[in-house]
Amino acid sequence: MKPHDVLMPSEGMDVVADLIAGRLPLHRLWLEPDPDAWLAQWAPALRAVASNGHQFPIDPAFMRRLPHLEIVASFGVGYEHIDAKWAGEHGIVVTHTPGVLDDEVADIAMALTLMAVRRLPQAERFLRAGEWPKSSFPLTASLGGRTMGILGLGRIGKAIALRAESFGLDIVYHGRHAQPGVPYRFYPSLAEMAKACDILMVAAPGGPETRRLVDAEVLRGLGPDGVLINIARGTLVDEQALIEALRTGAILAAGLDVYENEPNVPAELIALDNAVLLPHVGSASVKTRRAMAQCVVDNLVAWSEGKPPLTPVPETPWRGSWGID
Ligand code: 8YV
Repeated sequence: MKPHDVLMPSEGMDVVADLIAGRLPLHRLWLEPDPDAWLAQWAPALRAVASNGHQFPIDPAFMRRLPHLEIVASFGVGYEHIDAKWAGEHGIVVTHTPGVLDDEVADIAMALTLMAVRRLPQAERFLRAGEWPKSSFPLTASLGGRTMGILGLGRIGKAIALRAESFGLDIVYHGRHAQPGVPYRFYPSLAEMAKACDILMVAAPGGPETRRLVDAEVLRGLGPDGVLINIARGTLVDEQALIEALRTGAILAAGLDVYENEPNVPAELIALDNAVLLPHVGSASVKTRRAMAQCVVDNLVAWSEGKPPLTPVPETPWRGSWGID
């Protein structure tokens, strides 16, 4: 084991492993015949981990097995599968891939909005089923002139707001605090914002702090003409409450790219005609996934050269030295 060897605990997109392996020695733990025995032997010598996806939790129990761990470079902007607070307290830097996926995800957010409001997947299914010669597709709700409430006005939320403005929507937002210089109305209460908007766009980070923020009360507030769009994390929405709201007409429709227990989507949701369901494809273009993978590599290469990480998460600010001899 050399000082700049990198451990990738779980399989994900090939491009991430391939790009890292082009620059640094990479160990793919899932390919080891006995991963646990491999870790027992090598973990004490390892200083870097590359997290390729959200399935493998990088929790204190795992990080404790690597006493010289210095960096966890994660693929993706969301990093709720990593205990970044614990990492920060133990001098470990966590990096993620912000910025490079904002436009791609915002495009999908608007696509889902149009699909859900104008019932485009249903209209396409209608044509393919040979229904058109028999009757016209039923008229739908409209998008223009409505209000979009954005839960989480971060980089992706702002990219969505820009697009939504050009579709003629009014924008309001809810988050932990009002942001200076932002031209949109801030709602300190999510439940109040839900009552005031027609389209509730979920764009906040996952993790325990935001778990099930969108509950039955918020959905009731959104009302029978309301539409829920989620491109963030399934954990932000009470999925059972959403299924119930869609089933009873408490809200009009939903457009989802993310689910509580991916890749498993509840059969009740799949059965609902007023739910538009995508398989977590927000950032899934060749160009954007490659840019995200490159960001992981750039952070690891900076680490290997003793330079500051490029995109550390706020919980693990750079402390000025890696301590590598
Ligand atoms: C990816 C994402 O699907 O960046 C994120 O947080 O959810 C997506 O862009 C994910 O990172 C792939 O594992």
